[in-house]
Amino acid sequence: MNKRAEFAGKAGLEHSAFWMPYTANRQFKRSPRLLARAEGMYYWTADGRQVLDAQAGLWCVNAGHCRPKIVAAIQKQAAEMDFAPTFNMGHPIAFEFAERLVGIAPERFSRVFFTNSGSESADTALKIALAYQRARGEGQRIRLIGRERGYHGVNFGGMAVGGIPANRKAFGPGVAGVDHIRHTHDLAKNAFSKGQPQLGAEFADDLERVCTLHDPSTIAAVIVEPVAGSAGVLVPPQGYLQRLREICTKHGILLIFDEVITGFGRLGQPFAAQRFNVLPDLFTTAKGMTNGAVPMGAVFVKDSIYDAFMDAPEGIELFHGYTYSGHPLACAAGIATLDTYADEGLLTRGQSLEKHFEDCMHALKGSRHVIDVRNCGLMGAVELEPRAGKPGARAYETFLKAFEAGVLMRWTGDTLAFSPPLIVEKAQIERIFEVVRTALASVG
Ligand code: PXG
Repeated sequence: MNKRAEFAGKAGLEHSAFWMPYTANRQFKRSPRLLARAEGMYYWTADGRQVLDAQAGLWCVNAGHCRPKIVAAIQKQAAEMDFAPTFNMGHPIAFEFAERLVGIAPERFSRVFFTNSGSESADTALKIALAYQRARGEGQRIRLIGRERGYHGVNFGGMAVGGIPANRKAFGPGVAGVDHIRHTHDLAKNAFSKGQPQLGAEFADDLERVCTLHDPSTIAAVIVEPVAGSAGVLVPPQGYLQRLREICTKHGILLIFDEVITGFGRLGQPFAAQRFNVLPDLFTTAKGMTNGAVPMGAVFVKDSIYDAFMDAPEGIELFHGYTYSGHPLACAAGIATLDTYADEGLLTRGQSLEKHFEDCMHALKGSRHVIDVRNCGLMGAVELEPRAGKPGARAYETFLKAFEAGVLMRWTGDTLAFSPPLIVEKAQIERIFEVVRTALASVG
């Protein structure tokens, strides 16, 4: 065990200076779970236990941990040029990475704007949408529409269009001019659907309601996750995304897909837009873009949107950007990530595993507490009946039992979520759900 792991393992963390994100700090610090090392499909805890990673870090380590090409690229770049600005200056690696990215994007998505996270990608996409509408003479389009149960990160724009109540309630009124369409979750009709549920395309018509209420000429953009991740893997009903696209096109509203989770192979195609054969106007990414190794995100835009900005008189076309947009270290990690994805066919590998993943997950139907199983690509969720008066407790205890048995997964509310690295083997998929089955049997 290395020194740092030893320290962290021994020291009491109850008074630690680290204010942990999205964590019950007091509870965690009383009995911490510390990860110290990672390789491939596995983590090792600070006390040396091997843990199978069924959540790809946080939905980001799509090629598995500490892949040699990515490690080497980061080391080399750190020694060669640590940082260089991208405001009025450039460095070749950022241009190279942008080219590589558009090479795997759907046709006509020919430009990318670099950010450092999914949250920044969401806010960047919303700002581009507003500025684009203005640039084309539609400056009255100031409204942004999200969806209930949506998650677009934690910054003000993404929070405003997001639809998970706990993420919003403490933080004031947010951004003006935001509204939401209804979510697509319908347990009564669609529980235990395999892949896309059959019923519910008409949930998209809720956008017409919002258009009638505000008048469509005031709406700049609609943002949705093609498959909602954080809210517990909500797969779009068949025909839903197509209908959303049609309504947006009809009213001149931009459609933004938030592909922070669905991007980079999670659904068996590079992007969900390709999997579902529905093209948005912009889409946001992060996470798998650098395999989680260096923080980075990007907004992909259609050429017509970029072109609208370039039609303006010479000068800065978009007053937006981050110090670290196109950071050399992140670009190096990203290029090596795309190389690794290409070498091993990972962006489409999910296709060959999806059925097995689905079968193993759905075999949990009938297990204690299980009220729904949902899946799409290599992303899935198992929803549990909440314990009376204690929402979330059952999923949390299941998570703890599984972790003790050597499997790491996410839980949110009473839903368990799974998104293994795309290098996962069939036997590892079987192990994940066997551990879950055993854990469920022992949870009251
Ligand atoms: N959009 C989507 C769709 C996301 O899933 C973000 C934006 C924000 O990304 P950043 O990089 O700013 O965190 C996300 C992030 C979980 C979980 O298990 C999900 C996310 C992050 C952490 C945990 O539900 N998604």
